[in-house]
Parts: sequence; structure tokens; C-alpha cells
Amino acid sequence: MSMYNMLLLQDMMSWVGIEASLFHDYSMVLLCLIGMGFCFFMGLMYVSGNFFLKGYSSSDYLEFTWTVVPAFLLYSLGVPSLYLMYFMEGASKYDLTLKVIGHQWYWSYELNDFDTDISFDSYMVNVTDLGLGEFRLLEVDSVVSLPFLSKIRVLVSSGDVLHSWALPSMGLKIDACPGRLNFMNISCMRPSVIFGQCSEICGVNHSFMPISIEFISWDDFLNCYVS
Ligand SMILES: [Cu+2]
Repeated sequence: MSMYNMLLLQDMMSWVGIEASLFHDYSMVLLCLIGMGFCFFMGLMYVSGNFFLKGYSSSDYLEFTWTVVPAFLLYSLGVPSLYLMYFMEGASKYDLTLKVIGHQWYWSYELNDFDTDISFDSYMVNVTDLGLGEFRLLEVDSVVSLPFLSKIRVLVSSGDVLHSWALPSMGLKIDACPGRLNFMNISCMRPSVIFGQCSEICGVNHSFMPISIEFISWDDFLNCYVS
């Protein structure tokens, strides 16, 4: 989860998140190298008073290089970016569907794959009711339990205003729009508890509608909801 002294992204719990995190690292390295190169040549020109470029009028080789190298760099950013975009929405078969509905200011969840439909509301736990080791502004009264190592389709909508269902450690954020159904798939790699928060300014209690999901085994999941 996110801590006060963290500089980079959180450790990712899903394949999509890991791929997104790696792409972020690659882009940052590229950005830093381009920035350093730019500063170096600007500094060189400033310090030398253009001494090196005196009498330099044209060069086919230089023009070829400053066209091909940036094109290659853009290509190396664009291809993995497109690959990642399709990877995020690519799955066509799901083990389970979770429906998420944003409200001012709580989340409602539904699981409709079983004989009896399961639906519940998830409210933030008040600061005064927190137990030892629990996290302020992140704990909820009804945690969503989902099986890990499974493809889960998440359908997100809203009952009133715009919300956003965001789980940073899954590399996931979906807008919850009233009258519209957005979807994305999640797949967690290990048993874990994952926290998130609403990421769309949705009203005065926007900061008080956290998301908490625990990923458990299929057996525990079926015991939890079906039996
Ligand atoms: Cu919200």
C-alpha cells in the first residue's frame, strides 16, 4: 500500500499492473536520458560560445540521425503502450463478475454468478472505531472477497455523480459514470488485501469512500459467499 515516503509506484499485484509499472520505469529512464542529453548540449553551446559550431552549415548525416533516433524512441514508447492497452481489456472469458456501483458516499457491490444474488454496501469504518493495526480512511465495514489467480470482470457504474473505482496496486482505475457501464478485468496473483479510494472529486465526503478487497482461495471464497 502507499506510504508517506514512497517515491515510485506501489508493488503491483496483477500482471497488468506489473507491465504498467515496467513501462513507467522504461519511460522515466528514457525521459531522464533525453533531458540529460538536452541539458548537456545546451550547456556545451553556452560554455563554448558556439565555438564548436562555428562555420558549420549543414550535414546530411546529422539530419538523418536527428530524424531516425527520435522516431525510434517514439516507436519504442508507442508499441508497448498499445500492447498494454489491449492487454488491459483483452480477456474474453471470465470466472466471475463483480458489479460495482458508486454512491455518495459508499460503494455497493454485487455478485450475480450464483443461485442467490449477493449484494452489499461497503462503508468506511469511522476513525474512532478502528482496531489496532487498522488503517485510517482505508478500512471498510464490508470487505469484498474475491478469488486470486482468476479472471474477474469488474462492471462499474454510478448511482448519482461521477466516481472512480481505483486500486493503485492493481494498476487499475475505472470511472464510475451514472447511466453508463464501464468494465475492466482484474486478476490478482497472490492472496492479499488491497486498498483503494474513490479518485474522482464527487462531493464533500469524497475522501471517505475507500475500497478494500481481499483475495482468497476459491475454496474460501465459496465458503464465504455460497455456503
Ligand atoms: Cu466518489
